[in-house]
Amino acid sequence: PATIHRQDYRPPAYWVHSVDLHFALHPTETVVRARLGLRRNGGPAPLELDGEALTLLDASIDGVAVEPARLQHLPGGGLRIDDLPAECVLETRVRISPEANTELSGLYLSGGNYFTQCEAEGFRRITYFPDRPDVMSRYTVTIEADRASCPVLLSNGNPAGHGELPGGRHWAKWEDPHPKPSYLFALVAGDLVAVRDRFTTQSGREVALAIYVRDGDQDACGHAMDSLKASMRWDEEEYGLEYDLDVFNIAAVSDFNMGAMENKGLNVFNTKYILARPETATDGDYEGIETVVAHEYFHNWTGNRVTCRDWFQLSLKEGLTVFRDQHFSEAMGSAAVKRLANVRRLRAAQFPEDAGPMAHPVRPDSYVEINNFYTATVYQKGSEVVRMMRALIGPEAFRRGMDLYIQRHDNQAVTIEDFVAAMQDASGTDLSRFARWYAQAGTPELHVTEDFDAASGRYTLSLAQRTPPTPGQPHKQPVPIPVAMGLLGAGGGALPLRLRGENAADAPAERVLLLEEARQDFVFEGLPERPTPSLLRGFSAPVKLSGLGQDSLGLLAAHDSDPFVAWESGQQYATAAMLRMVAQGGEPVLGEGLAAIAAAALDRADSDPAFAAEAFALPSESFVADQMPVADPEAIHAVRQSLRRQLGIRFAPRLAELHDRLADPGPYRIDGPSIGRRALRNAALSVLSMAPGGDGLRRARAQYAAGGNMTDVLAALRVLVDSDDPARLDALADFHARWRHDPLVLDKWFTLQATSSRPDTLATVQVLALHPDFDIRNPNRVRALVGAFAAGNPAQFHAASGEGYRFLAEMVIALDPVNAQVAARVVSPLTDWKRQAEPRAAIMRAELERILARPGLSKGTFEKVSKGLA
Ligand code: BAL
Ligand code: ZN
Repeated sequence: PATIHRQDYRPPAYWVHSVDLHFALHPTETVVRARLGLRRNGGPAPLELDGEALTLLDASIDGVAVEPARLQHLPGGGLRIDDLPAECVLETRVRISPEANTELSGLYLSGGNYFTQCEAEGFRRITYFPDRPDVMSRYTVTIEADRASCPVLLSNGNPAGHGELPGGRHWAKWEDPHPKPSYLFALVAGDLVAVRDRFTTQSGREVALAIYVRDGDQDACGHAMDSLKASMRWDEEEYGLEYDLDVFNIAAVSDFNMGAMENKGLNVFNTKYILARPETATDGDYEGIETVVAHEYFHNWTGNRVTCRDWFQLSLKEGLTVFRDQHFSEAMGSAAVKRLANVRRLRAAQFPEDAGPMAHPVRPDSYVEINNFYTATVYQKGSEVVRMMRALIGPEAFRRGMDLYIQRHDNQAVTIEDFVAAMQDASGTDLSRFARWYAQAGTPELHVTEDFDAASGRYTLSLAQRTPPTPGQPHKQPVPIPVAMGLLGAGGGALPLRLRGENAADAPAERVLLLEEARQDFVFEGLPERPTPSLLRGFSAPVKLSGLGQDSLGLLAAHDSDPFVAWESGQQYATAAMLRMVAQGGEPVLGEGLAAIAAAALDRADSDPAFAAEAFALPSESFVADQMPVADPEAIHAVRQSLRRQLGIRFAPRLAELHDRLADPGPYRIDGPSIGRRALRNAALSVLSMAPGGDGLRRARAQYAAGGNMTDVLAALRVLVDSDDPARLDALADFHARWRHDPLVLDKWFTLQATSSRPDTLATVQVLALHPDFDIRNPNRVRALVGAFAAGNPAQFHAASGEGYRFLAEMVIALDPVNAQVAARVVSPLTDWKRQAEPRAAIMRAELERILARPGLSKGTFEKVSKGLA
């Protein structure tokens, strides 16, 4: 397959100023008529239209039928037409089969209802079109379908009429006044019911809101609707950005490749990010809904009104919109704890990606399959880059930059350079070096060394940066790294920060150092004692910090005023201790330092339970593995389990007391304090249950039996499923019987078993793949079993037998012809062989080779596997 390069961008030969679509819906024989208003962009050139899995019925130009010989069919399914006038209307009619579309890209059926997914390149599976984001058009859409099976007919924009047709059919028309790229087109049709609400914008526009779900799910939409209204208000207050149509529709679908999609005026959502009831959704699910609803809504301006010139610019909309949704979520709840969770996720997904075979810059230079670049790097690191930019120029200048960006580029398809230019012009800050963050792959490593001269009170903080080589980028330049910091005295109090040459009176307690060179010294004066540096407060830059000793980390964990540094220092302390135990072998010992960090975390149980839960948790097995040049998954697992057991023994009375005391006092609530309480209570239960002879398992059985909200039920079942307790099989059977009708809850049943720490998990997973409720065509189910096992259970996936690798390869081989996007996503853990010892690495390579040898492999899986083998 061909590699596409950013440098090869050329403007389109034709614009499509208007698109008039007519759909006659049918499960296997939908007919799509497209009338495209074409205008040549420059000199004479052939018109090239993308197309995939389309059957062309006929075509005309300005009403005159085109001879079939004039239509040149291109490899891959596109069409080429020569000698078109500078301006004309091209009409095509094609036939497509939604029922046969298991890729879930283009128009497909889910549960008998019609849905579309067009980003990135699904529109070409609906009609012939220049399917690229810089072609922006005004759309009119008419949908015609059987009234009984499809009472609801939706598309983008505002409703523009509906009526009856003979033979029990009916039609509806939609007009979208805003020009948009084809990837934002959407159609939803079927037997759905609406949950309705209203929103009045700051300038007085009345917007009708609706969430379309299957009958019976109406009671599960409240949190999504509340989140939508809160996001609409927040975008007005924070950015002055107002909604711009008369309706805002969301439709929820259970078969969906992504989390959700921001189609103009008609968002399509994975049900996972809409439906929530206390008895079916966890606190994490509720938080996910708030975030994703906000994210898609915020795209209305950052993505839809101002869109991407080409797919290399994906982070222009995704990094910026993730930044906006994170900022929103921080404002809605406990900012510090949200930040910790987001950093944890970034490090779990993006840092390994940046260190692996698929490492790419936030703005990639090339791709084979664009779907492979909807990555943690483009999204999460992209968001961190925007966050740093805001920190550098300040919030007021950032807001002016956003205003300028939108004023300059409304209704345009632009580049990351355009965004940076707006920020630079609005702030007067030179951001040319900063732009390296978009161009360079790899996670910068920040190393600190210190020197203190007690006689003069002078303290020199030396910061050095290095970004390791990544595929295609052997040499790296320094990037500007904002280091928010403070200095602590031995008692944990803040020391004054007076840089050499500054006035003593102005010394602040916190400041931001900017490291721009490979190495810089920052000299502080007037210090009464040797300080301990608190660095990267709030995770001010997405880098890896090293150089602080265990004593410093222990002090920071216990005393730093910045929650991120306090948490991070405890995690780093624990990571270093665990790495030492893995290297040494033998029985791991819970040292006093580690115990003190755990005790300090529990001391915050009352003041900030959510933070306490985060700080009490040991670093994940994957995080520890990521710090090793060659990982040892079994040893890491053994060390972590042993430490958890020892924590359970040592803190048993305290954990039991917390488990008793933090029970929900009344009905389920989803506010921050309640979520924090449940998180700590369930963390306590989990560790307590590790202690042999304790009553943790009894508590878990009781908590499961008590029922109530899904957060507590699932936490209890998690404990049982990890244990040898005979009750676990009954509990799993009970859970299945109770929830088999609810796909989202059943996903949890699969994931719990796939991520169990029990040694027989691989065998269980192999059996579950044959379970009647496992469906390879449903992406949520595949992610719940296969994805969760391969990415979320390192000790079992990397079983020495190689059976875990074989299982994943078999699943990828079966999945690729069904849904290539999902196949290319779940294959990733197999490409991590360079950090495994032999013979594991050899088995992983052999499995990758086996996948690569499959005839007809999709280009997405081909790209991941071939880059993974390189
Ligand atoms: N644009 C794809 C889904 C999302 O990032 O919102
Ligand atoms: Zn997005």
